[in-house]
Amino acid sequence: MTPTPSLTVSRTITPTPSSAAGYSDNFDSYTSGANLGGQGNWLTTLNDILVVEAGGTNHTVGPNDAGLVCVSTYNGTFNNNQWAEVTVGAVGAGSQCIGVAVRLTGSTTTACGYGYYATNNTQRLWRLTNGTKTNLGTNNFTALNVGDTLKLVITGSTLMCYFNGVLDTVIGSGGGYTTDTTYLTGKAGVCGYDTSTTTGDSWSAGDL
Ligand SMILES: [Ca+2]
Repeated sequence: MTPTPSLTVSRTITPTPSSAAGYSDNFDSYTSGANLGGQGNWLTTLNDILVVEAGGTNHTVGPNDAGLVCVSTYNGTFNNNQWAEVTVGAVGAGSQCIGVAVRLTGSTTTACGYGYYATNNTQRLWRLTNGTKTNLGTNNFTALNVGDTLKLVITGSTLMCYFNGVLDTVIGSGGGYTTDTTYLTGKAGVCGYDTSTTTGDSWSAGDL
Protein backbone atom coordinates (compact mmCIF):
# COMPACT_ATOMS: atom_id res chain seq x y z
CA MET A 1 0.00 0.00 0.00
CA THR A 2 1.32 3.42 -0.97
CA PRO A 3 1.62 5.86 1.96
CA THR A 4 -0.35 9.09 1.67
CA PRO A 5 2.00 11.98 0.92
CA SER A 6 2.16 14.70 3.55
CA LEU A 7 2.52 18.33 2.53
CA THR A 8 3.05 21.33 4.80
CA VAL A 9 2.37 24.80 3.42
CA SER A 10 3.30 28.03 5.15
CA ARG A 11 2.82 31.58 4.01
CA THR A 12 2.96 35.12 5.31
CA ILE A 13 -0.43 36.77 5.69
CA THR A 14 -0.45 40.40 4.59
CA PRO A 15 -3.54 42.58 4.98
CA THR A 16 -5.20 43.25 1.64
CA PRO A 17 -8.21 45.33 0.61
CA SER A 18 -9.72 42.54 -1.46
CA SER A 19 -13.23 42.48 -0.08
CA ALA A 20 -16.56 43.19 -1.70
CA ALA A 21 -18.16 46.59 -1.49
CA GLY A 22 -20.79 46.93 1.19
CA TYR A 23 -21.88 50.27 -0.19
CA SER A 24 -21.33 52.19 -3.40
CA ASP A 25 -22.50 55.53 -4.71
CA ASN A 26 -22.17 57.35 -8.05
CA PHE A 27 -23.81 60.51 -6.61
CA ASP A 28 -25.93 60.90 -9.78
CA SER A 29 -29.27 60.96 -7.96
CA TYR A 30 -28.33 63.89 -5.73
CA THR A 31 -29.00 67.58 -6.25
CA SER A 32 -25.96 69.32 -7.75
CA GLY A 33 -24.87 72.55 -6.13
CA ALA A 34 -26.13 71.29 -2.76
CA ASN A 35 -24.20 69.67 0.06
CA LEU A 36 -23.79 65.91 -0.07
CA GLY A 37 -24.56 65.72 3.66
CA GLY A 38 -28.30 65.41 4.09
CA GLN A 39 -28.77 63.63 0.74
CA GLY A 40 -29.14 59.86 0.51
CA ASN A 41 -27.33 58.23 3.41
CA TRP A 42 -24.70 60.94 3.69
CA LEU A 43 -24.01 62.98 6.81
CA THR A 44 -22.16 66.27 7.04
CA THR A 45 -19.15 65.58 9.25
CA LEU A 46 -16.77 68.49 8.79
CA ASN A 47 -17.32 71.55 6.55
CA ASP A 48 -18.89 70.98 3.14
CA ILE A 49 -18.66 68.29 0.50
CA LEU A 50 -20.61 69.55 -2.51
CA VAL A 51 -22.45 67.61 -5.21
CA VAL A 52 -21.02 68.80 -8.55
CA GLU A 53 -22.58 68.41 -12.00
CA ALA A 54 -20.03 66.78 -14.29
CA GLY A 55 -21.94 66.81 -17.55
CA GLY A 56 -25.32 65.36 -18.41
CA THR A 57 -26.74 63.31 -15.58
CA ASN A 58 -23.32 62.54 -14.11
CA HIS A 59 -22.78 64.08 -10.70
CA THR A 60 -19.58 63.95 -8.69
CA VAL A 61 -18.51 65.38 -5.33
CA GLY A 62 -15.87 67.85 -4.25
CA PRO A 63 -14.89 69.84 -1.16
CA ASN A 64 -16.28 73.36 -0.91
CA ASP A 65 -14.57 75.29 1.90
CA ALA A 66 -11.48 77.40 1.24
CA GLY A 67 -8.45 76.23 3.19
CA LEU A 68 -10.40 73.66 5.18
CA VAL A 69 -10.66 69.89 5.41
CA CYS A 70 -14.12 68.73 4.33
CA VAL A 71 -15.59 65.34 5.27
CA SER A 72 -18.89 63.58 4.72
CA THR A 73 -19.77 60.23 6.32
CA TYR A 74 -21.80 57.41 4.81
CA ASN A 75 -24.30 56.43 7.46
CA GLY A 76 -24.03 52.68 6.94
CA THR A 77 -23.02 49.77 9.16
CA PHE A 78 -19.31 49.02 9.12
CA ASN A 79 -17.01 46.56 10.83
CA ASN A 80 -14.09 48.09 12.68
CA ASN A 81 -11.84 46.79 9.90
CA GLN A 82 -13.01 48.68 6.83
CA TRP A 83 -12.03 50.40 3.61
CA ALA A 84 -13.21 53.17 1.31
CA GLU A 85 -12.33 54.01 -2.30
CA VAL A 86 -13.05 56.84 -4.72
CA THR A 87 -12.26 57.48 -8.38
CA VAL A 88 -10.90 60.88 -9.36
CA GLY A 89 -13.52 62.70 -11.46
CA ALA A 90 -11.63 65.93 -12.19
CA VAL A 91 -8.28 67.42 -11.21
CA GLY A 92 -7.91 71.03 -10.09
CA ALA A 93 -4.87 73.08 -9.22
CA GLY A 94 -2.89 73.86 -6.08
CA SER A 95 -3.90 72.28 -2.80
CA GLN A 96 -7.34 71.11 -3.91
CA CYS A 97 -7.90 67.54 -2.74
CA ILE A 98 -10.28 64.63 -3.05
CA GLY A 99 -10.09 61.37 -1.15
CA VAL A 100 -11.65 58.92 1.27
CA ALA A 101 -11.96 58.46 5.02
CA VAL A 102 -12.46 55.62 7.49
CA ARG A 103 -13.48 55.19 11.15
CA LEU A 104 -15.31 58.49 11.12
CA THR A 105 -17.23 59.56 14.20
CA GLY A 106 -18.72 62.81 15.45
CA SER A 107 -19.20 66.04 13.56
CA THR A 108 -17.68 69.51 13.42
CA THR A 109 -15.77 70.02 16.70
CA THR A 110 -16.06 66.32 17.56
CA ALA A 111 -15.23 64.98 14.07
CA CYS A 112 -12.62 62.19 14.28
CA GLY A 113 -11.22 59.55 11.96
CA TYR A 114 -8.60 58.94 9.27
CA GLY A 115 -8.34 60.33 5.75
CA TYR A 116 -6.33 59.81 2.58
CA TYR A 117 -6.53 62.41 -0.16
CA ALA A 118 -4.58 63.75 -3.12
CA THR A 119 -3.86 67.04 -4.81
CA ASN A 120 -2.51 67.16 -8.35
CA ASN A 121 0.96 66.37 -6.98
CA THR A 122 0.72 65.13 -3.38
CA GLN A 123 -0.98 62.29 -1.54
CA ARG A 124 -1.50 62.61 2.18
CA LEU A 125 -2.60 60.29 5.00
CA TRP A 126 -3.95 62.04 8.08
CA ARG A 127 -5.80 61.70 11.35
CA LEU A 128 -8.70 63.95 12.25
CA THR A 129 -9.03 64.83 15.94
CA ASN A 130 -12.04 66.91 16.95
CA GLY A 131 -12.05 68.61 13.57
CA THR A 132 -8.28 69.21 13.36
CA LYS A 133 -6.03 67.35 10.90
CA THR A 134 -2.67 65.81 11.83
CA ASN A 135 -0.53 64.49 8.98
CA LEU A 136 0.58 60.86 9.30
CA GLY A 137 2.39 60.59 5.97
CA THR A 138 3.00 62.25 2.61
CA ASN A 139 3.99 61.12 -0.86
CA ASN A 140 4.91 63.76 -3.41
CA PHE A 141 4.25 62.30 -6.80
CA THR A 142 4.12 63.69 -10.30
CA ALA A 143 0.52 63.80 -11.44
CA LEU A 144 -3.05 63.01 -10.53
CA ASN A 145 -5.29 62.05 -13.41
CA VAL A 146 -8.98 61.55 -14.02
CA GLY A 147 -9.77 57.90 -13.37
CA ASP A 148 -7.09 57.38 -10.73
CA THR A 149 -8.34 55.57 -7.62
CA LEU A 150 -7.59 56.30 -3.98
CA LYS A 151 -8.31 53.63 -1.39
CA LEU A 152 -7.80 53.72 2.37
CA VAL A 153 -7.83 50.49 4.35
CA ILE A 154 -7.70 50.08 8.10
CA THR A 155 -7.37 46.74 9.87
CA GLY A 156 -6.62 46.66 13.57
CA SER A 157 -4.31 49.62 14.07
CA THR A 158 -2.79 49.45 10.57
CA LEU A 159 -3.61 52.00 7.86
CA MET A 160 -2.81 51.30 4.21
CA CYS A 161 -3.13 53.67 1.25
CA TYR A 162 -3.64 52.26 -2.23
CA PHE A 163 -3.16 54.41 -5.33
CA ASN A 164 -4.60 52.78 -8.44
CA GLY A 165 -4.71 49.52 -6.51
CA VAL A 166 -1.03 49.56 -5.54
CA LEU A 167 0.03 49.88 -1.90
CA ASP A 168 1.82 53.20 -1.43
CA THR A 169 5.08 52.26 0.28
CA VAL A 170 6.25 55.88 0.54
CA ILE A 171 3.40 57.33 2.53
CA GLY A 172 3.54 56.70 6.27
CA SER A 173 6.36 55.41 8.37
CA GLY A 174 6.25 51.64 7.96
CA GLY A 175 6.81 50.93 4.27
CA GLY A 176 3.13 51.27 3.48
CA TYR A 177 1.85 50.12 6.86
CA THR A 178 1.16 53.06 9.16
CA THR A 179 0.23 52.24 12.75
CA ASP A 180 -2.18 54.42 14.69
CA THR A 181 -4.18 53.26 17.69
CA THR A 182 -6.24 56.41 18.30
CA TYR A 183 -9.56 55.28 16.80
CA LEU A 184 -10.97 51.78 16.90
CA THR A 185 -14.41 52.18 15.32
CA GLY A 186 -16.46 54.39 13.02
CA LYS A 187 -17.86 54.72 9.50
CA ALA A 188 -16.38 55.29 6.04
CA GLY A 189 -16.77 58.44 3.97
CA VAL A 190 -15.41 60.90 1.46
CA CYS A 191 -13.10 63.84 2.10
CA GLY A 192 -11.35 66.73 0.44
CA TYR A 193 -9.64 70.04 1.00
CA ASP A 194 -10.26 73.62 -0.11
CA THR A 195 -12.80 75.03 -2.55
CA SER A 196 -12.02 72.54 -5.20
CA THR A 197 -12.53 71.63 -8.80
CA THR A 198 -10.88 68.32 -7.91
CA THR A 199 -13.75 65.89 -7.62
CA GLY A 200 -14.46 62.24 -6.92
CA ASP A 201 -16.96 59.71 -8.23
CA SER A 202 -17.77 56.00 -8.00
CA TRP A 203 -17.29 55.88 -4.24
CA SER A 204 -17.44 52.52 -2.53
CA ALA A 205 -16.70 51.15 0.93
CA GLY A 206 -17.06 48.00 2.93
CA ASP A 207 -15.71 45.63 5.54
CA LEU A 208 -12.54 43.57 5.48
CA1 LIG B 1 -21.32 60.10 -10.94
